[in-house]
This record gives sequence, structure tokens and C-alpha cells, in this order.
Amino acid sequence: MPQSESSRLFNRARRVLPGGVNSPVRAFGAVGGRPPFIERARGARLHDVDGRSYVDYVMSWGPLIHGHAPPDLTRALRAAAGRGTSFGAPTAREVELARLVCRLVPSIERVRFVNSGTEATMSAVRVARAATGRDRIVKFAGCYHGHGDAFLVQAGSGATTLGVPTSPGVARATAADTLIATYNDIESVDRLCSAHRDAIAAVIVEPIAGNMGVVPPAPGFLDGLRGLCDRNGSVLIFDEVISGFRASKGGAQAVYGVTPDLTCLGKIIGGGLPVGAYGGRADLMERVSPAGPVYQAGTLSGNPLAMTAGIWALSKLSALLYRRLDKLGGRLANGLRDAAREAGVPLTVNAAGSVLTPFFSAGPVTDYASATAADTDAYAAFFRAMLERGVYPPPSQFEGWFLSDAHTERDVDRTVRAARQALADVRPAA
Ligand code: KE4
Repeated sequence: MPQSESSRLFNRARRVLPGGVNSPVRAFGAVGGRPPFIERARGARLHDVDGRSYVDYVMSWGPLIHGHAPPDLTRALRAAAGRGTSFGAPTAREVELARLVCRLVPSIERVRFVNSGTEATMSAVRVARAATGRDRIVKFAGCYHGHGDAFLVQAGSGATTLGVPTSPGVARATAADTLIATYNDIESVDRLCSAHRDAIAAVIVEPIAGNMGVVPPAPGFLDGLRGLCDRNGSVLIFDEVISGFRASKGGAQAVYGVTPDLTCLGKIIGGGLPVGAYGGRADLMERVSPAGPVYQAGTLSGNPLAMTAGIWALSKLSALLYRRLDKLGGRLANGLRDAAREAGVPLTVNAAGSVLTPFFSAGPVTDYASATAADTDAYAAFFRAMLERGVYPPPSQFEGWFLSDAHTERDVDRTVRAARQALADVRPAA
């Protein structure tokens, strides 16, 4: 059989890009096979260079809540590009997006735009360390906050997917300042606060975990973190890079009614262009240069094209959109549950509105240990069978399936039909 164009491109890619990709999980290392190279996308569909199309549930790992290439967004970007792609100087658009963010997320009194979620979380931790004069942070096993050194300790997402939750190259002293707690186990955090009293600058948490697969917070967990941080004088950082503007217009903090001191944002805030942001209490954020001494900078921060896309994406958020996405997410989650029950395959589907994860496990899945007990070989077989049937889920058991306003009930029903067939291919671990 002649070599596919994707395969030819992958061979060329691996001679110049480590693993042939610019982000590890894209290489399909955890699910087998070779990744299709994408030529274009529109709505909920990806089209690869070999003429195949797929219903997309990666959606660029979360940013595309309105779908791929919405016509009025691409029109706005064309016009913006004609006015210049980058100035390295203040623009009205970055003020407009900042005002939008502060209005949608009231805990954010000041915000700084950066170019990725990684930059956002790195910078938020720097502010917390400066404000408290402390060095240690608490993160949760299985949570992923980008590839900053301090976070690559028992990290989720691709780090877990590829079997390196704690990355080589992270200095021992850095790793020593990162304390690990168990998600949904407030006692594990309390023990760390007692053992490291007055040394913990911040607790950083995904308020709805998405990087061990989707794991919602247990009742009282987020409130418990708020109370421990208040008692311990630590900064509570919500990493809402996934849940921001996904869980609701105000993110997970609006859904659960818990107010962090700092919030990290990404993905949806850039409408598919590279934007991250961190923000929160004015007394903390006014420490950031040039208002204060905590240095943080970026050549392309506040980039006018990215600000244009972010303004468009946030301006299109509506109560109707979230009602529709929640309904679609429930349809898909229940469809997958029914398909697995009919196939006799143990499957636990964790869902949070329009993002969900089918774990190949009898469940429940409430933390990193129960998530990583899932049958990743079964997920890989299921993934390959879905891809063959024109459905593109995330190439990892430990990621979320994202829906968008471009997905339809027909897409979801087609996905569930494909899942019924694909589950017949899955041989659950004996
Ligand atoms: P980026 O630096 O990738 O923009 O954001 C890092 C980040 C921070 N916080 C959370 C909660 C995140 O989920 C992420 C990035 N998410 C992964 C997918 N779960 C990005 C995909 C990839 O690494 O290729």
C-alpha cells in the first residue's frame, strides 16, 4: 500500500522536530499508530492531508469552544493582520480584553496577558512567593500546570501519558520546593501545611482537574483549600487554563462559589491564538513589574491578533451556549456509558459540562491513583477503532474530550454509534 502523505510528513518531521511534533502527546506514543497531519479544519471537523475527515474532540486541547475557523473570527483576524501583526507597544485591544476578563471573573482585579498557560502559572507562583516571602508550593498529583520546572513533579497530561510525571532536568532543589498532595483529599493538604508551617507560598490546583482525565472536585474540597490557605497565610491559585470560560462564563470558581487569590487562564481566552493570563487580587498583582518589583515580561504578550481573537471568543459566550454545551456533553457521556454497558466493558465517564473523559475502569475515578489504574491499553485500542471510524478523541487516556458550539447532536450520535462498534474491539484487561 503506498505510503500516506501523513506518514511521509511524519518521517520528514522526525528528522527536524523531536519526536516529529511540537508537543509530545500529539505523536500518538500512548495510543499507537502514526498521527494524521491536519491540513484544515472547520466547525467540529478536522481534515487531514490524505483527504480523511474526523469529528474532533481534541479541539486544540480546549481553546475552541466556538469550533474551528468561525467565519466572523477569521474575518476579524484578516482585518487585524492588515493593521499589523505585532507592535510591542500598548494597544486599546489589550485593555478591552482585560476589562472583559475582569468583568467575567470578578476575583480578577488586575490581569497580565502572556503567551501560554505555562507562562501564566509560572508567573502566578512567582507573585505568590514574592508576596509571602516563602518558597514552597503545593500541587496535586496528576494536575498539570504547564512545563515550568516547579510543576513537572508528579505532573499529569502528557507527562503522565508518556510515563514521566516527574521530568529529568528539573533541579533537585526546585523539585524539593514542590510538595505533592492528593486531589480531593483535604487531609493530605492539611498534613503538608502542618509539616511545612509558614513555608508554603501557594497551593495551586485545577479546580476541575482535566489532566489526569476529567476529575471534578469532591464536595467541600475547594472550600477546604480556601480555609487552609487563609489559616496558613498561603496564596490560593486556581489554574483555570482548561476550566476558565469552559465550566461557565466565570469559570469553575463561579460554579463552585470559591474565590481564589490568583487565577491562571489560557486556551479559550485566546480563541485559538497563543494567549495565557494570570490575575487576581489587586494587592498581589500590583507587585508585578512595572507597577511593582516582581519581574515578568514577553515580546508578544498582548499581541494584537491574539487580543482580537480573545475579545471575539469571550464576547460570544452566552447562557444559551453553556446550556447547549451542557446538554451535548450529557448526551455524549450517557451515550458512551450505555455503549459500554451493552458491550460489557468497564467504563467510568467523568464529565464537567462540555468536557469529559471515558476511563477504562470500573471506577470511581476521583484522584490520580484511581485515574492511573485505568486500562490504558484498552483506551488505546478504543482510540484506534474510533479514529478508523472518523472520530478523533484525545490520543491519551488522561485528557479531556472537548465539545464546542459547532458540534451537533448528529455528531454526538454518530460518535456513540462508532463507540458501540469500537468497544467490541476492546479486550478489557483480564
Ligand atoms: P500551555 O503552556 O500548554 O498553553 O498551558 C499549560 C497548561 C496549564 N494548566 C492547565 C490546567 C493545562 O491543561 C495546561 C495545558 N494543557 C495541555 C492539555 N491538557 C496542553 C496540551 C499539550 O500539552 O499539548
